[in-house]
Amino acid sequence: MNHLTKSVCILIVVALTFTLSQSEKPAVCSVVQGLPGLNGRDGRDGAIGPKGERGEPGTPGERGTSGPPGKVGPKGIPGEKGNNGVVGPTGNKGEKGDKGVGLPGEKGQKGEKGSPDVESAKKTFDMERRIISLEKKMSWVKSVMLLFGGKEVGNKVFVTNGQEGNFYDAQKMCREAGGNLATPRNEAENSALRGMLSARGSGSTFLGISDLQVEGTFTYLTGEKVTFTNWNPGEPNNNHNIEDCVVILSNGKWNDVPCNDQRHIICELQ
Ligand code: GN1
Ligand code: CA
Ligand code: CA
Repeated sequence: MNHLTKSVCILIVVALTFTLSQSEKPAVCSVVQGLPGLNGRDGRDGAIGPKGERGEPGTPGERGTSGPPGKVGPKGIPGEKGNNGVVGPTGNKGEKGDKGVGLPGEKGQKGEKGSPDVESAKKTFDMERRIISLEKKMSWVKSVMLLFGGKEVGNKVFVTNGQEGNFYDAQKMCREAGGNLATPRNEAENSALRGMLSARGSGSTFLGISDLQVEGTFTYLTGEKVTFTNWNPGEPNNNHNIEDCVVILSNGKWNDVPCNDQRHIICELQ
């Protein structure tokens, strides 16, 4: 008996047993179970079936984890030197230091007289200090003069206090101020004086020039002959034979006039 037959018979027996157990009258099974037969021979292989259709390609598998890093490569060639960086900002000012606590020492003994070299060096040093101080003061004085209408030309400054006077008054006033009567020695100085006069509207001022010594020969107050002149046409004419002093007019031209006339006073400082 093969497997299938055997299984069917067992099923039948089980089914009958169940049926009988359900009825009131006990029944007697007429089927007698025999001994199982020997296994039959295996059946022959079936014919080769038709080739199946090609299946859909499977989904790709997940990416594997990265492998370990490779060996370090050889060192590269050094790159070119970079440009200098931008200069950083100035640092903050440091804090003020603590005040010293030392006491003045006792006065030392008078030193020996220095050698002539040391003495003269000291004098030179002293003089230089005084010169620097004077230069500072001069610069300050000049600023004030320019502020009050003075005019600077080269190393000369023309100034006025707005007063009037004759030639002698004017000369005295300028000398007392440490200067002289205005004496233009060139075109630039002449035009600076003209500018000062025209700023006042009109008028004229005495120059440090006259022919008081020798009629017809005009000299500076030092006695030297004039080297620069700017006479008005027809001048000097020694009008009425009483004109020995010189004025500059507001047009910049010169005229000889009586020394006792009243004119603006302009001095020069240098
Ligand atoms: C003036 O005022 P009158 O004409 O006499 C001037 C002279 C001049 C002259 C020129 C005091 O004289 O110096 O040479 O004009 N007098 C005065 O015309 O300025
Ligand atoms: Ca004259
Ligand atoms: Ca004249």
